Amino acid sequence: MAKSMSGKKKTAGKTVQHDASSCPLSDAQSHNIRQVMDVEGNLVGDLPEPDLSADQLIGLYEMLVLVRAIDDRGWTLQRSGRVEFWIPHRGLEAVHIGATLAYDDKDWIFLGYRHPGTMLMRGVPLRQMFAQFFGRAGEPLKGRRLPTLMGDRRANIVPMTTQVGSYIPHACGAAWAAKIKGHDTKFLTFFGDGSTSRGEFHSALNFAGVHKPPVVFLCENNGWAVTTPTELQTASATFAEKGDAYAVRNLRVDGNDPLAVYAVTKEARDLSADEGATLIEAITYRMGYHTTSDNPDLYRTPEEVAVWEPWCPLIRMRKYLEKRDFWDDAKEEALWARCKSDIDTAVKEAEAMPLPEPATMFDDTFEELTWMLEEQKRQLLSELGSK
Ligand SMILES: Cc1ncc(C[n+]2csc(CCOP(=O)(O)OP(=O)(O)O)c2C)c(N)n1
Repeated sequence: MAKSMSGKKKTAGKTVQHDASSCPLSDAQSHNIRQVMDVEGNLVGDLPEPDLSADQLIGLYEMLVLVRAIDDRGWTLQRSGRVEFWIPHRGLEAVHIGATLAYDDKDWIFLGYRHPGTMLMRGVPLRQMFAQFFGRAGEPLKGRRLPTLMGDRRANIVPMTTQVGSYIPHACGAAWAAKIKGHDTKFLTFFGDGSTSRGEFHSALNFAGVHKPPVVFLCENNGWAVTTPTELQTASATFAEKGDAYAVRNLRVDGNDPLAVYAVTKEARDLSADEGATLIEAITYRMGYHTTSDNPDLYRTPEEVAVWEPWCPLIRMRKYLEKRDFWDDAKEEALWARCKSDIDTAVKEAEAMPLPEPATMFDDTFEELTWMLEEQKRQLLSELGSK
């Protein structure tokens, strides 16, 4: 771990993202960051206001709040020993919720680990999500994966492989296959700034530049990859411009502006059928810990985090709705109460579900177990039986 807390670095005339003294979103235009609204929820006139109904706008805000409430609960459940691990998504809600809204349910999404809203927006019940957090047998991944590493093929959502970035070529390849088969299906994949240092990111972008599969690569630049700040992740001025090397359309968007994320992702999705891939760099900030195994006090200051507080996507979206007379304090209070109560019910039901039988860990990889695995399974069963 190495980093300068205060160092301001200029590359090609632009301030590099990680800058403890100011939020790049406050100077979005000079950083080529696309926005619909400013910090106060006023239209800035860069991107047009998306054509969403009042119900859709309110639904989008309700999802932001529900996902924040899930993060609050997940954290508490882990700290009280009921969930084994938690990967927070506080402050990052607008990226995946705005982008998911831009895609049709028939499209495929290759998920990262900070994106619960995508599951909910595809109709996955809260109870099923909490069953995944609790590692219960009845959820689609059979309780085998770390909490928040979710997926559900019935909802066209592919769970991530735990090796960051390794699934970017999978999304690219699936999109290419759909194109070859003449399917009208589009693809989206989320990954972080740290994942762009993996070879898979570059292989996928190179392939996409040549073959033009209908895929959007959404890089969530949240300022950090565990302890590595963006200025140690890349010497490029932006992550988006890496697309230029591969002739992949690319742009930067305010990742804390859900309407802007929706607008640029929708355009990229619609263009992808004829023009192929887009690399979107969504500028945001990880407000929480990397995971519950992390301690960010060791590598970043509270002042750095505080700079981002007013840019919270929930605060901005609420201000925007209030300006349009779609929202007020009473609705806000009722929404939080509803979210907490729905989560209470989901937690209660999911926690009561059975855990997987230990021997099921041997299922689903090999049609016939190798002799070594057979031996391990026998040993496990005999040790369990002898207790
Ligand atoms: C190939 C690989 N190397 C290292 C790790 C350990 N690791 C887990 S998350 C993470 C940081 C990833 O950063 P980024 O892609 O920016 O996503 P973020 O966690 O910030 O959302 C690392 C290094 C891993 N899971 N996979």
